[in-house]
Amino acid sequence: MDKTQKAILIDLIHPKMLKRHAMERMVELEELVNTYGGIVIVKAWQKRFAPHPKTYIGTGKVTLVGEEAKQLGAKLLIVNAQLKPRQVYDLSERLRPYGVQVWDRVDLILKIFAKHAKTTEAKLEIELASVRHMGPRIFGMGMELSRQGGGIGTVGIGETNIERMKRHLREKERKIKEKLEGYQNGRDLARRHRSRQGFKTVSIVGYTNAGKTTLLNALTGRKEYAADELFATLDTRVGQLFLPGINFVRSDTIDRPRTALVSDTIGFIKDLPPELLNAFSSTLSEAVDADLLIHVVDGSDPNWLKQMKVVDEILERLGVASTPRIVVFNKNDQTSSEARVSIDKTHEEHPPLWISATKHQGLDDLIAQIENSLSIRLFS
Ligand SMILES: Nc1nc2c(ncn2[C@@H]2O[C@H](COP(=O)(O)OP(=O)(O)OP(=O)(O)O)[C@@H](O)[C@H]2O)c(=O)[nH]1
Ligand SMILES: [Mg+2]
Repeated sequence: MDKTQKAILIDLIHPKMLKRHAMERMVELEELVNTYGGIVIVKAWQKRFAPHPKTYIGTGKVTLVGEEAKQLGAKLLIVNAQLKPRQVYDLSERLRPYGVQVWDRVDLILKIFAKHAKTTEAKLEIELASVRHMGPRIFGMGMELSRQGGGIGTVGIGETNIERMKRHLREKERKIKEKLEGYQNGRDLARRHRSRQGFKTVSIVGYTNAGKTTLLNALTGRKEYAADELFATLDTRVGQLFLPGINFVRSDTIDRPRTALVSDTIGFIKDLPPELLNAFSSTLSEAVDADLLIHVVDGSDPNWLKQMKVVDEILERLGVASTPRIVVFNKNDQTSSEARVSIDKTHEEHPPLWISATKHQGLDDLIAQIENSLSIRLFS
């Protein structure tokens, strides 16, 4: 049986957006779709268009999409935006006659997460994000049902069902949160234990696919799964890094190895919806409580600056904007010298650190900077 599904992608872009940026948006959406797997893109549309309040892509366009989908045998429309619940409802209703389902960007990201999650904790976090994502949609649907039913006296029925669904979702959310709190408490305990032992913690953060897991593996000798796909990592992994040149352990723990604990976590991406970030708070707490952050940037990606800004923004949302941070440009080995020069130029005061996590280049300098940063913090 053919397990692939045919899909049409659609992306509305600002009329003034540069063509190059528009193309990059589409490439990223395609990467997300490919990461999910099992989907063949039969058409990728990009339109310079202001979003329609009701259907997002404009009512005329919906019919066009429906007919095109029928012709191409597509059963799925993926919209590159976070749609309002009302828009999802309207768009889905209008495309139903064509047998076409609608996913927005959050649906797609959640589905990738669900497919990649391995630990119970990550699975619970995704479930929580899904419940939070679905809630307003069901509520929007209820508004619609009660409005439709208004004239013929069925308001009560629609509302009762919606109320029941909302209660069910609230209850589900409460239960998931309760379970997650258990994990959170376990993490807090482990962290307090480590800090009593004098361990310092370093957390690797960065845009998805920047090379965070590869760097964790290179620094700590771990063998975590790293792959050329978005969101390969959804859990926090911790490894040990020996720091030969540092003496930050307290006097009563002087015989302990000079070791920092390095953790790697879920990658960031632009337009990451807040409910997703909140749901991942348990996993992200390692980063939140770290003594030092290593922000890994893919220097070979022409979008490095935008990706850096996204990461900075998310770190701010997590409340760790003031944690000491080392920025490293990774994938040195596949960055053109022109690109490197232009990145260096934007950092004239502090020339950036270049590494290759796969080829183990520049790691000694990085380790020296880590030592530096951790000892300065200790003795200042
Ligand atoms: N050429 C080159 N490729 C690299 C380097 N570091 C990582 N990669 C590749 O980049 C891809 C992504 O690496 P990961 O370590 O999985 O990236 P990540 O940041 O952990 O990604 P997610 O967990 O998916 O967010 C993999 O195919 C790696 O082999 C590097 O220094 N040079
Ligand atoms: Mg990873």
